[in-house]
Amino acid sequence: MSATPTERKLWTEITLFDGHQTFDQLMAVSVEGDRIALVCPMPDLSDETIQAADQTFVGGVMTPGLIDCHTHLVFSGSRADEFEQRLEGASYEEIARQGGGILSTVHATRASSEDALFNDSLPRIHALMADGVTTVEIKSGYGLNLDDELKMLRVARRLGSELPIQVVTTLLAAHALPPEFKDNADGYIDFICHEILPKAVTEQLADAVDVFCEGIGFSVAQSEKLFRAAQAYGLPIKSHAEQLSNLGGAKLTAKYQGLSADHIEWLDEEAIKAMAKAGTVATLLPGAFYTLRDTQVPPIELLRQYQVPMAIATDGNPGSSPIFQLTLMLNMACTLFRLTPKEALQGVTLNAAKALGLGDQFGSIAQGRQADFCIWKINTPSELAYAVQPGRLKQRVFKGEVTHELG
Ligand code: DI6
Ligand code: FE
Repeated sequence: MSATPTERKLWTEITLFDGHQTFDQLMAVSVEGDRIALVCPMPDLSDETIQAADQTFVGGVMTPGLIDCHTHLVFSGSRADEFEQRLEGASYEEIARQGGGILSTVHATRASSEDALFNDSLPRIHALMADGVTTVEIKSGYGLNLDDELKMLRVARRLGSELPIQVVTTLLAAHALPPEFKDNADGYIDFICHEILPKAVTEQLADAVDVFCEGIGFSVAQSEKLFRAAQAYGLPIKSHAEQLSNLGGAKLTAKYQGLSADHIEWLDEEAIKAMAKAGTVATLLPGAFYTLRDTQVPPIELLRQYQVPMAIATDGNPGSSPIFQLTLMLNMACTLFRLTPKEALQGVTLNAAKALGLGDQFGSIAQGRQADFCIWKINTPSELAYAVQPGRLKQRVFKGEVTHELG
């Protein structure tokens, strides 16, 4: 059997944002198979490397493949009716308390077969891929019982195995209280800890565990119980925290060395200190802030001061952020939260990888890393955050393969 020789591809004269910074000179990046073999300034590029390349591409802005580190893209149904109710003045919380909101998506998702759920989710993950996303986190949380939570996670895994994208899964059974456990949140948390979580672990369906720690979600004590159970199984934890109120979910997340605390509009300084110490990433979700017409801006200046890494994600979901375009989040993070374009870009690359516990493997362009990156038809990386303009992705490269080519 003859082994196929490893394919060599070369990108030259590129403006490179490598996940940390933008280089001030034109760069070259070579790829062998699925790995980055070389990153160097153009003048250092050897004739040998040029001649060894099977394919050469010239010009453009290169960024790491984008990472959407917080999505709920596996679901069925639509919540366009609630959108209209909110336009007429109903609040997100009111709708949730009346049995709509998350629970309405739970009904639709439970009613879907695994194949139907997969097909319903395809256009959303395709939209993210066409926007340069090469790694996406997908949460469960619209099943809220054993079978349907596992069904959601299997669909997420299947998306990752059938499409050229890396999928990281998160068990979010603690998303809302299912009707079967009405007025019994403690009982439901026990059910998650003793039934859903162990099964998800056995079937290797969850890479992390998340909780909606909120007045309309679960308390700090309930979240803590879940975190302890997750850690007993060796799974990292994260949270939806401090979105609508300051319950203390982020501080708790830091106490358990959580990967990230997400939303965090109401985060306080004490929690920020705890996050800095624990290495917990602050994941900002400007799409939910925008959709819910929130006015409480996350404490960006304090996060900077304590050097808490900031990630940015779509939170793509049918209720509070029906948005499946990560580059739009770059613009919103700058416009709504006053991040710099560089911070925003770090937020969807290096810091998003950290929020998934993958900071040492993904989110940056360096020798030896998996060759996941994008070439954009723009002049400077900051233009990605500046203009809201689809159609600029010239190439999307996943594991060294060009999976998307403009024109
Ligand atoms: N993530 C969530 O889990 C809820 N808010 C958020 O930012 C929204 C989910 C939903 O309304 O379906
Ligand atoms: Fe969310």
